[in-house]
Amino acid sequence: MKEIDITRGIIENHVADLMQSLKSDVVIVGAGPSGLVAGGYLAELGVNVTILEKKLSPGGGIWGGGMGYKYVITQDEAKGVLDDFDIPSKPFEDNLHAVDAIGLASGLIFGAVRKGAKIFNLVVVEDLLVREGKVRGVVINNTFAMMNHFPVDPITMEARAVVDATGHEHDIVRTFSSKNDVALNTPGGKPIGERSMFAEPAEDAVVTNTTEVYPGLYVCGMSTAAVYGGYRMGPIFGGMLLSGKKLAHMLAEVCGK
Ligand code: 48F
Repeated sequence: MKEIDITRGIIENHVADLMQSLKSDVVIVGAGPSGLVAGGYLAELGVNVTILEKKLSPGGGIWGGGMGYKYVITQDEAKGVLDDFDIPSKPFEDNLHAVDAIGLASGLIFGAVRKGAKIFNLVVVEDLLVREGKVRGVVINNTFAMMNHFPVDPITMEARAVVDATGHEHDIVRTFSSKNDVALNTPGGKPIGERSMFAEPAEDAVVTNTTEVYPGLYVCGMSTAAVYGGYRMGPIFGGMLLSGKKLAHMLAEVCGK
Protein backbone atom coordinates (compact mmCIF):
# COMPACT_ATOMS: atom_id res chain seq x y z
CA MET A 1 0.00 0.00 0.00
CA LYS A 2 1.54 3.30 -1.10
CA GLU A 3 0.45 6.71 0.17
CA ILE A 4 0.71 8.10 -3.33
CA ASP A 5 -1.87 5.56 -4.59
CA ILE A 6 -4.27 6.59 -1.83
CA THR A 7 -3.79 10.19 -2.90
CA ARG A 8 -4.32 9.35 -6.59
CA GLY A 9 -7.47 7.40 -5.74
CA ILE A 10 -8.91 10.44 -4.00
CA ILE A 11 -7.97 12.99 -6.63
CA GLU A 12 -8.99 10.90 -9.66
CA ASN A 13 -12.40 10.07 -8.21
CA HIS A 14 -13.10 13.59 -6.99
CA VAL A 15 -12.16 15.09 -10.34
CA ALA A 16 -14.28 12.51 -12.21
CA ASP A 17 -17.31 13.51 -10.10
CA LEU A 18 -16.53 17.18 -10.57
CA MET A 19 -16.27 16.80 -14.37
CA GLN A 20 -19.67 15.11 -14.39
CA SER A 21 -21.13 18.02 -12.43
CA LEU A 22 -19.65 20.80 -14.59
CA LYS A 23 -22.81 20.61 -16.70
CA SER A 24 -25.71 19.38 -14.57
CA ASP A 25 -29.40 19.42 -15.30
CA VAL A 26 -30.01 20.88 -11.84
CA VAL A 27 -27.71 22.49 -9.27
CA ILE A 28 -29.14 22.70 -5.76
CA VAL A 29 -27.45 25.16 -3.41
CA GLY A 30 -27.66 23.95 0.19
CA ALA A 31 -27.79 20.41 1.59
CA GLY A 32 -30.46 20.96 4.24
CA PRO A 33 -33.61 18.83 4.37
CA SER A 34 -35.36 20.45 1.39
CA GLY A 35 -32.28 20.34 -0.85
CA LEU A 36 -31.44 16.73 0.06
CA VAL A 37 -35.01 15.51 -0.56
CA ALA A 38 -35.18 17.39 -3.87
CA GLY A 39 -31.79 16.04 -4.93
CA GLY A 40 -32.63 12.46 -4.00
CA TYR A 41 -35.94 12.37 -5.86
CA LEU A 42 -34.49 14.18 -8.90
CA ALA A 43 -31.67 11.64 -9.17
CA GLU A 44 -34.19 8.82 -8.84
CA LEU A 45 -36.18 10.36 -11.72
CA GLY A 46 -33.08 10.26 -13.93
CA VAL A 47 -32.05 13.92 -13.64
CA ASN A 48 -28.34 14.76 -13.39
CA VAL A 49 -28.32 16.69 -10.11
CA THR A 50 -25.53 18.31 -8.10
CA ILE A 51 -25.91 19.57 -4.52
CA LEU A 52 -23.40 22.16 -3.28
CA GLU A 53 -22.90 22.69 0.45
CA LYS A 54 -20.60 25.29 1.97
CA LYS A 55 -20.19 23.55 5.34
CA LEU A 56 -18.19 20.41 6.15
CA SER A 57 -21.33 18.46 7.10
CA PRO A 58 -24.43 18.36 4.92
CA GLY A 59 -27.72 18.31 6.87
CA GLY A 60 -28.30 22.03 7.42
CA GLY A 61 -30.59 22.84 10.33
CA ILE A 62 -31.60 19.26 11.14
CA TRP A 63 -28.81 18.18 13.47
CA GLY A 64 -29.74 20.32 16.47
CA GLY A 65 -33.41 19.24 16.66
CA GLY A 66 -35.22 21.82 18.79
CA MET A 67 -32.84 23.87 20.93
CA GLY A 68 -30.47 20.89 21.05
CA TYR A 69 -33.17 18.39 22.09
CA LYS A 70 -32.52 15.79 19.45
CA TYR A 71 -35.96 15.18 17.95
CA VAL A 72 -37.86 16.97 15.22
CA ILE A 73 -41.53 16.57 14.36
CA THR A 74 -43.17 15.77 11.01
CA GLN A 75 -46.79 15.45 9.92
CA ASP A 76 -48.67 12.48 8.44
CA GLU A 77 -48.49 14.05 4.97
CA ALA A 78 -44.69 13.79 5.00
CA LYS A 79 -44.51 10.17 6.22
CA GLY A 80 -44.16 8.93 2.62
CA VAL A 81 -40.94 10.92 2.22
CA LEU A 82 -39.52 9.41 5.42
CA ASP A 83 -40.43 5.96 4.07
CA ASP A 84 -38.85 6.66 0.66
CA PHE A 85 -35.59 7.51 2.44
CA ASP A 86 -35.89 4.58 4.94
CA ILE A 87 -36.01 6.91 7.95
CA PRO A 88 -37.69 5.58 11.10
CA SER A 89 -40.17 7.71 13.05
CA LYS A 90 -42.44 7.29 16.09
CA PRO A 91 -46.15 8.19 15.87
CA PHE A 92 -46.93 11.06 18.17
CA GLU A 93 -50.25 12.66 19.02
CA ASP A 94 -52.47 14.53 16.56
CA ASN A 95 -51.15 13.16 13.21
CA LEU A 96 -47.58 13.93 14.15
CA HIS A 97 -44.42 11.84 14.16
CA ALA A 98 -41.23 12.26 16.20
CA VAL A 99 -38.03 11.72 14.22
CA ASP A 100 -34.55 11.42 15.70
CA ALA A 101 -32.76 14.45 14.25
CA ILE A 102 -29.49 12.59 13.77
CA GLY A 103 -31.33 9.75 12.02
CA LEU A 104 -33.11 12.26 9.78
CA ALA A 105 -29.96 14.16 8.81
CA SER A 106 -27.87 11.06 8.14
CA GLY A 107 -30.77 9.26 6.44
CA LEU A 108 -31.46 12.12 4.03
CA ILE A 109 -27.76 12.53 3.23
CA PHE A 110 -27.20 8.85 2.55
CA GLY A 111 -30.56 8.55 0.79
CA ALA A 112 -29.70 11.37 -1.62
CA VAL A 113 -26.26 9.87 -2.35
CA ARG A 114 -27.66 6.33 -2.77
CA LYS A 115 -30.32 7.60 -5.18
CA GLY A 116 -27.55 9.16 -7.32
CA ALA A 117 -27.25 12.84 -6.35
CA LYS A 118 -23.70 14.20 -6.32
CA ILE A 119 -23.02 16.20 -3.14
CA PHE A 120 -19.96 18.44 -2.86
CA ASN A 121 -19.25 19.89 0.58
CA LEU A 122 -16.90 22.81 1.31
CA VAL A 123 -18.15 24.62 -1.80
CA VAL A 124 -19.70 28.09 -1.54
CA VAL A 125 -21.97 29.38 -4.27
CA GLU A 126 -21.12 33.06 -4.38
CA ASP A 127 -22.98 34.18 -7.49
CA LEU A 128 -25.00 33.06 -10.53
CA LEU A 129 -24.32 32.82 -14.26
CA VAL A 130 -27.06 34.78 -16.03
CA ARG A 131 -27.45 35.18 -19.79
CA GLU A 132 -30.32 36.74 -21.75
CA GLY A 133 -32.57 37.02 -18.72
CA LYS A 134 -32.15 33.41 -17.58
CA VAL A 135 -30.06 31.77 -14.86
CA ARG A 136 -27.63 29.33 -16.51
CA GLY A 137 -25.41 28.16 -13.68
CA VAL A 138 -23.47 29.00 -10.54
CA VAL A 139 -20.21 30.71 -9.60
CA ILE A 140 -18.43 28.65 -6.95
CA ASN A 141 -15.50 28.97 -4.60
CA ASN A 142 -13.75 27.06 -1.86
CA THR A 143 -15.14 27.54 1.66
CA PHE A 144 -11.70 28.05 3.20
CA ALA A 145 -10.81 30.74 0.68
CA MET A 146 -14.10 32.52 1.40
CA MET A 147 -13.73 32.20 5.20
CA ASN A 148 -10.25 33.69 5.08
CA HIS A 149 -11.18 36.37 2.54
CA PHE A 150 -8.35 35.18 0.29
CA PRO A 151 -8.37 36.81 -3.14
CA VAL A 152 -9.03 33.51 -4.97
CA ASP A 153 -11.06 33.72 -8.16
CA PRO A 154 -14.10 31.45 -8.44
CA ILE A 155 -14.92 28.87 -11.12
CA THR A 156 -18.32 27.94 -12.60
CA MET A 157 -20.82 25.12 -13.18
CA GLU A 158 -23.60 25.19 -15.76
CA ALA A 159 -27.14 24.00 -15.12
CA ARG A 160 -30.55 24.17 -16.75
CA ALA A 161 -32.02 25.08 -13.36
CA VAL A 162 -30.51 26.40 -10.12
CA VAL A 163 -32.25 25.99 -6.76
CA ASP A 164 -31.85 28.25 -3.73
CA ALA A 165 -32.19 25.75 -0.86
CA THR A 166 -30.05 27.85 1.48
CA GLY A 167 -32.66 28.15 4.26
CA HIS A 168 -33.24 31.32 6.26
CA GLU A 169 -30.23 32.92 4.53
CA HIS A 170 -31.83 32.75 1.03
CA ASP A 171 -28.26 33.52 0.05
CA ILE A 172 -28.61 33.02 -3.67
CA VAL A 173 -31.80 34.99 -4.27
CA ARG A 174 -30.61 37.74 -1.89
CA THR A 175 -27.25 38.14 -3.67
CA PHE A 176 -28.80 37.93 -7.13
CA SER A 177 -31.45 40.52 -6.29
CA SER A 178 -29.04 42.94 -4.63
CA LYS A 179 -26.41 42.77 -7.41
CA ASN A 180 -28.70 43.12 -10.39
CA ASP A 181 -31.56 45.29 -11.50
CA VAL A 182 -33.96 42.36 -11.81
CA ALA A 183 -37.60 41.80 -10.97
CA LEU A 184 -38.24 38.56 -9.10
CA ASN A 185 -41.55 36.74 -9.28
CA THR A 186 -42.63 38.29 -5.93
CA PRO A 187 -44.99 41.16 -5.15
CA GLY A 188 -42.60 44.12 -5.49
CA GLY A 189 -39.93 42.14 -7.36
CA LYS A 190 -37.61 41.77 -4.30
CA PRO A 191 -37.34 39.26 -1.43
CA ILE A 192 -40.02 40.14 1.13
CA GLY A 193 -38.36 38.77 4.29
CA GLU A 194 -39.34 36.08 6.78
CA ARG A 195 -42.01 36.62 9.47
CA SER A 196 -42.18 35.44 13.11
CA MET A 197 -43.16 31.91 14.16
CA PHE A 198 -46.64 30.61 13.24
CA ALA A 199 -46.22 26.92 12.45
CA GLU A 200 -49.38 25.89 10.64
CA PRO A 201 -49.59 28.57 7.92
CA ALA A 202 -45.79 28.49 7.67
CA GLU A 203 -45.82 24.80 6.78
CA ASP A 204 -48.46 25.27 4.06
CA ALA A 205 -46.73 28.33 2.61
CA VAL A 206 -43.35 26.59 2.28
CA VAL A 207 -44.90 24.09 -0.09
CA THR A 208 -47.13 26.60 -1.94
CA ASN A 209 -44.20 28.98 -2.48
CA THR A 210 -41.85 26.31 -3.83
CA THR A 211 -41.61 27.77 -7.30
CA GLU A 212 -39.56 29.51 -10.02
CA VAL A 213 -38.62 32.94 -8.67
CA TYR A 214 -36.79 34.10 -11.82
CA PRO A 215 -36.28 32.25 -15.13
CA GLY A 216 -34.04 29.29 -14.30
CA LEU A 217 -33.92 30.06 -10.55
CA TYR A 218 -36.10 28.14 -8.08
CA VAL A 219 -36.65 28.28 -4.31
CA CYS A 220 -37.50 25.50 -1.89
CA GLY A 221 -37.51 25.00 1.88
CA MET A 222 -37.05 27.88 4.27
CA SER A 223 -35.71 30.23 1.61
CA THR A 224 -39.29 30.38 0.26
CA ALA A 225 -40.32 32.05 3.54
CA ALA A 226 -37.60 34.68 3.23
CA VAL A 227 -38.37 35.31 -0.43
CA TYR A 228 -42.18 35.28 -0.21
CA GLY A 229 -42.72 36.66 3.32
CA GLY A 230 -43.76 33.39 4.98
CA TYR A 231 -43.81 32.70 8.71
CA ARG A 232 -41.11 30.58 10.34
CA MET A 233 -42.21 27.23 11.78
CA GLY A 234 -39.50 26.02 14.16
CA PRO A 235 -38.56 22.33 14.41
CA ILE A 236 -41.42 20.84 12.41
CA PHE A 237 -39.96 19.48 9.18
CA GLY A 238 -42.83 18.11 7.08
CA GLY A 239 -42.99 21.29 5.00
CA MET A 240 -39.27 21.05 4.19
CA LEU A 241 -39.60 17.44 3.03
CA LEU A 242 -42.74 18.11 0.97
CA SER A 243 -41.21 21.25 -0.54
CA GLY A 244 -38.21 19.22 -1.73
CA LYS A 245 -40.50 16.58 -3.19
CA LYS A 246 -42.67 19.14 -5.00
CA LEU A 247 -39.59 20.82 -6.45
CA ALA A 248 -38.19 17.51 -7.69
CA HIS A 249 -41.35 16.79 -9.67
CA MET A 250 -41.47 20.34 -11.09
CA LEU A 251 -37.86 20.19 -12.23
CA ALA A 252 -38.05 16.65 -13.57
CA GLU A 253 -40.75 17.94 -15.93
CA VAL A 254 -38.59 20.95 -16.89
CA CYS A 255 -35.78 18.47 -17.69
CA GLY A 256 -38.11 16.28 -19.75
CA LYS A 257 -38.06 13.32 -17.29
O1 48F B 1 -31.08 25.82 6.60
P1 48F B 1 -31.22 24.52 5.93
O2 48F B 1 -31.44 23.33 6.75
O3 48F B 1 -32.35 24.71 4.79
P2 48F B 1 -33.81 24.10 4.54
O4 48F B 1 -33.73 22.89 3.71
O5 48F B 1 -34.33 23.66 5.99
C1 48F B 1 -34.61 24.59 7.00
C2 48F B 1 -34.59 23.84 8.33
O6 48F B 1 -33.35 23.24 8.55
C3 48F B 1 -34.90 24.73 9.53
C4 48F B 1 -36.32 25.08 9.62
C5 48F B 1 -37.32 23.99 9.53
O7 48F B 1 -38.25 24.14 10.45
O8 48F B 1 -36.64 26.21 9.81
O9 48F B 1 -34.10 25.89 9.50
O10 48F B 1 -34.64 25.21 4.07
O11 48F B 1 -29.94 24.24 5.03
C6 48F B 1 -29.43 25.21 4.16
C7 48F B 1 -28.01 24.81 3.81
O12 48F B 1 -27.53 25.70 2.81
C8 48F B 1 -26.14 25.92 3.05
C9 48F B 1 -26.06 25.99 4.58
O13 48F B 1 -24.73 25.74 5.03
C10 48F B 1 -27.04 24.90 4.99
O14 48F B 1 -26.41 23.64 5.16
N1 48F B 1 -25.77 27.17 2.36
C11 48F B 1 -26.19 28.43 2.66
N2 48F B 1 -25.68 29.31 1.78
C12 48F B 1 -24.88 28.61 0.93
C13 48F B 1 -24.94 27.24 1.30
C14 48F B 1 -24.07 28.96 -0.20
N3 48F B 1 -23.96 30.23 -0.63
N4 48F B 1 -23.38 27.98 -0.84
C15 48F B 1 -23.48 26.68 -0.42
N5 48F B 1 -24.24 26.30 0.64
